[in-house]
Amino acid sequence: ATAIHRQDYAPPAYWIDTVELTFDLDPAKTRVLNKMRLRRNPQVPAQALRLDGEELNLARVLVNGAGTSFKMDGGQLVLENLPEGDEPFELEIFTTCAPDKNTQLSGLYVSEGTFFTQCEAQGFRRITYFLDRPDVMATYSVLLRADKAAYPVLLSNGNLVESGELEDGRHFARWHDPHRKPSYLFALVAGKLVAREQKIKSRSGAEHLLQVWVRAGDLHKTEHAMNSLMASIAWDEARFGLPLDLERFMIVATSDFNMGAMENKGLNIFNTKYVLASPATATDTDFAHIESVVGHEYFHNWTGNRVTCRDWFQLSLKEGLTVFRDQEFSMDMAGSPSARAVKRIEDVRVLRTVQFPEDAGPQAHPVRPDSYVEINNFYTVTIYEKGAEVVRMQHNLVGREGFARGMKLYFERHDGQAVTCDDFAQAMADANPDSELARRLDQFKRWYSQAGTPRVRAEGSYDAQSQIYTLTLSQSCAPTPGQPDKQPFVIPVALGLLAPDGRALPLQLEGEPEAGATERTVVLAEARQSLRFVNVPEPPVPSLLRGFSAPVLLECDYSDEDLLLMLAHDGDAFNRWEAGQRLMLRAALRQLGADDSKPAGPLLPPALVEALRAVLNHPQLDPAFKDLVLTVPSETYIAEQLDEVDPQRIHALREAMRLELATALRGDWAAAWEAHRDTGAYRPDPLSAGRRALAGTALAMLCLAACQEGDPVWPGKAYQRFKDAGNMTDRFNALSALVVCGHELAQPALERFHALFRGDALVIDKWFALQASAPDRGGRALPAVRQLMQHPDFQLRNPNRARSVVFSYCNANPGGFHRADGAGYAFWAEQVLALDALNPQVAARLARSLDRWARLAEPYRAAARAAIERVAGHDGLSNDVREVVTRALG
Ligand code: B3K
Ligand code: ZN
Repeated sequence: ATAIHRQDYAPPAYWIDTVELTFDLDPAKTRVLNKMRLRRNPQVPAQALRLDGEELNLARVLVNGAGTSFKMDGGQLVLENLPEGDEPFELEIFTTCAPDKNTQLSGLYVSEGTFFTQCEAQGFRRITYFLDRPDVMATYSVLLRADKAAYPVLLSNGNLVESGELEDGRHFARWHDPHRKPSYLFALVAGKLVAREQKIKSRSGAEHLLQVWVRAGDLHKTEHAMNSLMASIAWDEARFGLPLDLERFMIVATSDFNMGAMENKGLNIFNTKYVLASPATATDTDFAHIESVVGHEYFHNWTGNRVTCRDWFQLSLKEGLTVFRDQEFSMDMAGSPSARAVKRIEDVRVLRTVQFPEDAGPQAHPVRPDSYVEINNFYTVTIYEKGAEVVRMQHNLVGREGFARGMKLYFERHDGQAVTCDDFAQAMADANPDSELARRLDQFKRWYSQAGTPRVRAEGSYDAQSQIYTLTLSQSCAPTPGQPDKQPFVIPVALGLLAPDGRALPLQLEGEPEAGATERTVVLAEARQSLRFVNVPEPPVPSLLRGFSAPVLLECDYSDEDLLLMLAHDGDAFNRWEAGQRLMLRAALRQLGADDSKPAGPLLPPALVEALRAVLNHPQLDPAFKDLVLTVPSETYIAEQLDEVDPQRIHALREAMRLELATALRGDWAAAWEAHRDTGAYRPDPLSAGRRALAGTALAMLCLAACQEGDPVWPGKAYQRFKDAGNMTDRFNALSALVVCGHELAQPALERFHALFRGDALVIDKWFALQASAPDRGGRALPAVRQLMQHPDFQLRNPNRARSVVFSYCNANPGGFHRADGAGYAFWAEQVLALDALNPQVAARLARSLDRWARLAEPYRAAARAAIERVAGHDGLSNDVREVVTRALG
């Protein structure tokens, strides 16, 4: 396995114009005839044709209908004696493959008796020999043949051209996709499925057929996905003028899938988790995820499919942009400013708890990486979530209208092409020549090339005499693997100034004729810059990086009073939340810095508790927002602030803080529970979901306080709620309140839950996940996880199930996983190896659980290192896992 470098990009030596694929589908041996029209790329010196292939059995190769010589070279099929000249020629390749042996779930595989494909990034080469790279775009015709009784539904990309009967109980369907596409967007599905259908008319009057295909018993769970699809189509047309370009658009759900979903042209394939929902079986979070993933895959139809990536180093071109689009879609759907802020806070929380650690650890890489060994390892939070922030900063620098202009220009220039991240930023800048983005484009593009999270320091000083407030901003960025020195970034900082009474002050920079709005965005582009605000009547509190205007770590020496003021009054909801988080984090770090691990007094200062009480009881604030404010920063986020991490100490501390919040606000939690517990007939809208979330937290807090004191009342109420809840959100919140506080009613509730939902795989995943992430009591988490893996419903082969048990324990149960005896890490090593034998992509994800091992305190550090070395020393490791552990030890 050798590394591939971005700098080595060369255009393909051949183009493929058309592809005709014929499949004779059989689980044990599927026959594939691939008939292509190719021509030499005149821009490239004449050379052999090298086609990618993996785990294929080659039967025959014909050039222009005649047999030809060929050789094999490291999996590639090499053809040297091709017709001379620029004339197109025809190449026919017959291969077979074994879908039922395909446990990797890449290429063509079988899930519950149905055929599915997954081709991104390099699965197409597991179906046939091909130029399996995104810059080779062809027009596809696909003929599917299969037994009719076993596989009544035959689907592929584009439009159905004809279908009919064959001999021996077989039938066929012929599909044609009018749009040229790279091979990674190819898809087929064949099996027993049923569809929810919807006809829609677009603005231009064109008619489209929408279908959501699922297994027969699941049809009643497809309404939300269909609604989400219709909303996505309307949104892309309204906000960006981008219409649906196909007569038919299909979504198909499978329960065996390596990730969330896949944007194959006209035939999206989804993990069932992001399609199926009913109020009885799915939580509010599930409903929200379905809306955003359906949106995400649909939006790829333009940002990804119509304009695709030149090479895989440009992955963020489509992923960062499409995440940005799905985030905006969810915000626009949420409606109210406060619901938008809640969504923003949730997105930033993911960025800071998952991407920031990635960017600070051994796997740090730029949004546009320079090299990789296994591309599937680069579907990361950096490519996706940080990539979305890089697009968001461009949006903020050119404004909403300017961004729409930039998108328009991008499609005018590049529709139908395979392009680069540079091409996108260039279109944005060219469409907005007077913007700060255009002025500083080259420097801005460092966001694509430099890894690491920049640190911004802010220092303010106020001069009462001259009424001038000087704000000095400076930036730096720590070295990352292969990048010891960083150049300054272009950092948009949205800011406001608060007067001591919380009022927003009008902003006037020195040299400006008059005071302007109370919020503005300044651009930090130097290593250090000062801003002088004039006519500032009193010493202000700076509210910086509003709405999290750039993906940076902001340091500012706020006093507790400053933060309390922001928590009570900041007009920016994000910073209001952030002030509360900073106060709680400060309390945590203060204790962690103390020598004594037993605190003398309370962990949370009384003023903070009172401020949180005020938020909880606030008559106007949105319940969802309250719930976020009252959530203690996660263990990972706390750990990220430290140079040496003792996970057990952080875990115990955070639990103690939660208990303090539970007891100190007991009466307020009870009132919040009463006020929010009933939300009427179930609707997954943000307002009622927020009410359920706050009620759920209140119940969990009340159970926590009660369990501590041996008071049976609240656990009894939780059990009652668990039994008669009208929807999954309320039911699951009640169940998890019991499990988390460790009450004896948890066991009968879990049993009852399993009995109620046996046979519903997605709900049983929740049941497993809740137990695998349950707080460790006396080292019992690991044996409990091993026990769960003995359960008849457990199987490692199904990615959702593996994630619900193994990943939940290794990634979402720090107190149970980081054991002083190292047994958690040994379990991890064992599972990485077991998974690697089945499914390298999923194994490589799990392999990332110990990324941050080097910062662990002893004895954890040595034990973690030993576990990683054990994996690294294993013979026959996949490229996927080898790359991850090699970097980790690097
Ligand atoms: N593009 C796919 C991800 C493919 C992952 C391949 N290992 C889903 C998405 O981002 O929409
Ligand atoms: Zn995507």
